[in-house]
Amino acid sequence: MRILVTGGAGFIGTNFVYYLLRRHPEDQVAVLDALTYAGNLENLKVLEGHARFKFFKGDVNDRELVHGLVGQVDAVVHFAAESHVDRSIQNAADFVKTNVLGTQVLLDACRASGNVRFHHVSTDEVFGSLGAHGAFDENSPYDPRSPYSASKAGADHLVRAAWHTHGLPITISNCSNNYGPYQFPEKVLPLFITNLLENKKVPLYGDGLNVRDWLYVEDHCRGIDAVLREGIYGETYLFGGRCERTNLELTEIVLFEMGFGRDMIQPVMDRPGHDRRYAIDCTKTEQALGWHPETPLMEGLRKTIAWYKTNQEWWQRIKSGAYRDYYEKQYGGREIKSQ
Ligand code: NAD
Ligand code: TDX
Repeated sequence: MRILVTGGAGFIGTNFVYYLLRRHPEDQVAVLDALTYAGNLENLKVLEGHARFKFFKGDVNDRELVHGLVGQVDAVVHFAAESHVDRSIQNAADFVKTNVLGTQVLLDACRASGNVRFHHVSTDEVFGSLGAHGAFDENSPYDPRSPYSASKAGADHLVRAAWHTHGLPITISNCSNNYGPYQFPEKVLPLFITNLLENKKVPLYGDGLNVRDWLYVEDHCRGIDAVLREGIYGETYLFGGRCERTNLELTEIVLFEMGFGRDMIQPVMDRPGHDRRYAIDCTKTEQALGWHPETPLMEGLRKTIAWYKTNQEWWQRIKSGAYRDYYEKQYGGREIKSQ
């Protein structure tokens, strides 16, 4: 298969490119990535000169470029997005531009090129926030509550509309929180791991009792690949780790694994509109595709911590560059609550 991976220089995209090339020796993979602050060509450096891999720097909103690339592939897997909730609270415009408008440019190109297969990578955050009980499934109503999740919900609707209106062969997957190698150190796990490697405290939002469901990134990549090859057009697939933890529990595990105590937790003011809990019932995906989350949390966390330990230059370059201003703005101004 010839596959165009948008956002392939970001966290999950990078892992997905490596997964495809390893798992499918016949596949040809092209990446389209704008290399925003979150995209990093260094991630794909070892693929330079690889016979089955090509990289194109560009924006998903660049119609001409997108139409040219889509015309040369059998399928598009769409990861490219502004992906960080806190940034969407500071400034939502880029989220609408890339996540909503950019997705429509890709859909238009898929139609114009004779109905190229399109897989849209989305998030469980489109379903909103859960109380103590229950879980999202494919039939959960949309209730996005942050500018990020609203923009992803908008994209999901456009993708589904392309199927219903034009018969474009699409699939959608909504996944819970991913973790693993190459994740940008603004997201909670890589931020906390790298802070501890720098002997810095970890900023825990609010009461620390918000719940997330954690999936090791390679399990997500395997799932997307299964949808790409076996998914039914027009269908939605949910991926989750069946691994709910409060942020405090997760933090305590990381502290313990890295040899630190609770004194390294720095409680900070909560995220505005902070979704309380996400959970996924992925029974349909498991039955339809035979997919299951395979990596136990402790195994995935240990691999992730080991990766950040052995790739210090990778994240130190990021943390000492433009990201520092964002970090200062994000945490420098936050009120620190008493312990
Ligand atoms: P990321 O921020 O690490 O990577 C995003 C990539 O998209 C970057 O390489 C960036 O340069 C690129 N990009 C951004 N705007 C672009 C544009 N206009 N044109 C071309 N490229 C552009 O994000 P991620 O965590 O890897 O997430 C990838 C996808 O998976 C996103 O769509 C996200 O919504 C979804 N998702 C992520 C998670 C998670 O836990 N990280 C969970 C569920 C779904
Ligand atoms: O410094 C922090 N302290 C903290 O307590 C950060 C960055 C986060 N948190 C909390 C907020 C969340 O409850 O940790 C939890 C996870 O936060 P993020 O890593 O920012 O992820 P989240 O907001 O849950 O969204 C992620 O999962 C779904 C991705 O960023 C999205 O792209 C994906 O769709």
